[in-house]
Amino acid sequence: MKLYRTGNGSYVEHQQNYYRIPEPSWDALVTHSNLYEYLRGVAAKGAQVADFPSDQIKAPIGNQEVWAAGVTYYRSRSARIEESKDAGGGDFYDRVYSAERPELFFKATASRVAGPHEHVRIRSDASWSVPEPELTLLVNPRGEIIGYTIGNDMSARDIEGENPLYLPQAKVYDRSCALGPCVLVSSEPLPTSTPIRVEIFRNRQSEFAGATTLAGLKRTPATLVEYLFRDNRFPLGTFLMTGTGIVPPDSFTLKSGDRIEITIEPIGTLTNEVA
Ligand code: DO4
Ligand code: MG
Repeated sequence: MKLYRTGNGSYVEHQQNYYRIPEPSWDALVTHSNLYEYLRGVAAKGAQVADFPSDQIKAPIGNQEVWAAGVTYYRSRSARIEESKDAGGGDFYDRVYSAERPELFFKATASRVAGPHEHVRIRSDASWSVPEPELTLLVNPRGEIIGYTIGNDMSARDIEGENPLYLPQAKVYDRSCALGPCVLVSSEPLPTSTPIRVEIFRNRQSEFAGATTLAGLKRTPATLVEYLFRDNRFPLGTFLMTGTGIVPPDSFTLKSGDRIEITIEPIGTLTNEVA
């Protein structure tokens, strides 16, 4: 089942039919004692709607925080070692890739998040910016993974590479994160064969395309959530981006006007243009 937040309330899509959800608050949905069963009930009892407002889809976030995991794919480890070698930071990335404790960092508040077809931003003081396409978990206050969405962890590689201590500046700024288009609410984990694809268009021409699968993820989503919830409470639930396995070549940097399309088939496609 797919859960959408729109300018006209929340909707669930079940077997290609759309149903309006009576619960008005997104935070109440995320904190529901059994969201999957609740949505099944809405679909079973509710009347399907013919006028799903597909042009008003918003980022599927209320007052949740967005956190992120890093260096969870070998490709990410190699790219960070390369970008930080002049600063002597390379060793850190190798060590965190192999360590038991994952890298977890704070990524965004809801006000910094772009929804589908909204602009994401590159920093004005960065010269090397990339999107990071990431499977993103929606986790309820009890630490249960209740759904999956698509995330873009926009990153300034030159700032991150200059000094690992600049990570918060490379990662957290206005519209540095995109989420959407919906939350796939599922009681089952996604298969490891699930592909993640990205394509970046410049002047309508494909500038970069890449793909990976969840099989490359070094740590399980459950392990990442377990570490995030250690000595941390999330009364409204939280999003957790699981890290990128796709890094464009070092010669590539995003430019204003680029269109980024990230697809994870069972969820959909998240499209954003760079402001
Ligand atoms: O350590 C830097 C950030 C890593 C990251 O965002 C990723 O691997 O996706
Ligand atoms: Mg990332």
